[in-house]
Amino acid sequence: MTEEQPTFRHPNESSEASRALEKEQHLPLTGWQQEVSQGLEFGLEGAASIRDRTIPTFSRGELPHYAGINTFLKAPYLEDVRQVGNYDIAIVGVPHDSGTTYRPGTRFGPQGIRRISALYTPYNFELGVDLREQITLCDLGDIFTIPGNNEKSFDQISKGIAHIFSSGAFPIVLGGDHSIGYPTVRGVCRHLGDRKVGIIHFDRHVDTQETDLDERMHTCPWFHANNIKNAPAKNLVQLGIGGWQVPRQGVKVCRERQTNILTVTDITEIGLDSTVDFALERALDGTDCVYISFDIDCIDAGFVPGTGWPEPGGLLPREALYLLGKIVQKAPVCGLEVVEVSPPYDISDMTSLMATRVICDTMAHLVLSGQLPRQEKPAYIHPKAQPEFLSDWR
Ligand SMILES: [Mn+2]
Repeated sequence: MTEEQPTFRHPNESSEASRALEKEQHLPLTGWQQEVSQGLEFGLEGAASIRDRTIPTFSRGELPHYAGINTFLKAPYLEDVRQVGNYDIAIVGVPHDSGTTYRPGTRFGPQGIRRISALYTPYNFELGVDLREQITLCDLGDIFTIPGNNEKSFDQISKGIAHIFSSGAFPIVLGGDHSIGYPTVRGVCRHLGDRKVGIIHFDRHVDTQETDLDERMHTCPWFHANNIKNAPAKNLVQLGIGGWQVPRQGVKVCRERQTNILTVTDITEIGLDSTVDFALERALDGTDCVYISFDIDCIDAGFVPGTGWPEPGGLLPREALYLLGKIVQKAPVCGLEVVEVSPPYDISDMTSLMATRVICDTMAHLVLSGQLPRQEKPAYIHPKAQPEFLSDWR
């Protein structure tokens, strides 16, 4: 009697893993092939002893991951920002930490995030997305912020974000401390006309007080953003708030303005899907789009040591990523910022890596939901919106 050979069977034929294996074969390889042929042209064919003839002499493109010039995901560096409208997504750094009230260092956030982003491929297994094949991405470098002067920096940031937003490219901002949330939203609002934006804010902290230490610091962005008529406080959704670092001045403002707060316990009790429903219902009540402000410290301090005000008891990374993914899938998202990454306090780049993950997941869900690539500018961008070099900003 011969024993039957065991054959591999997936435990569940309809599992995410088996769907992921299926999806991969339908993704094109065109972008990768173009990258290889350009690499061979610009970087010269590899030495004769190299058997893999896709390898150039000078590293060009994705490989090896530790080599090359660090833009975000090795996207092309767009030196001429007037061309930003030619891309689906524009990455921009805001290396500003003059708004911090405890540990600084987020001025190094954009470079920290870019450096570890080189670890990532443009492909995600379970989502079945290959960013290189499906969208165009550029890295604009950084906005010129003025150290020691929040207000001048805010003007620079608003002008830069307004420029990107008006072009139709989707803005992704690498912070920077959270004080930049006010000027980024102000930049978006400049081109909304009479349309409105809801803010979905992931954080342990409310960030709603008028001033802190006598200035508009990183504890203050939403007080000022919500004073803009396009960004009402009733559409501010605050997920993950809690702990021993929430200032009472800010809580008073949340109560008076009736912002929409869920604590980590609330989220655990109602569940992630109900949290998504809550966030969308409140952020989209009477608005036309959603801006996502992701403070990395919304995640438990154990996972993100490299931040200004670490607070234990936050969201688990997979909870935060689940919420973010579902929100991006279901809402018209007009921009994303990831703030409070402070590489000098980081360990093994893990906080920067979390930020990279937030950004890459957002890009993937924008693709999966059909929001990117755009066929035309979304209706919430005012039809007369002009890039900044064609208009005068004050
Ligand atoms: Mn925070």
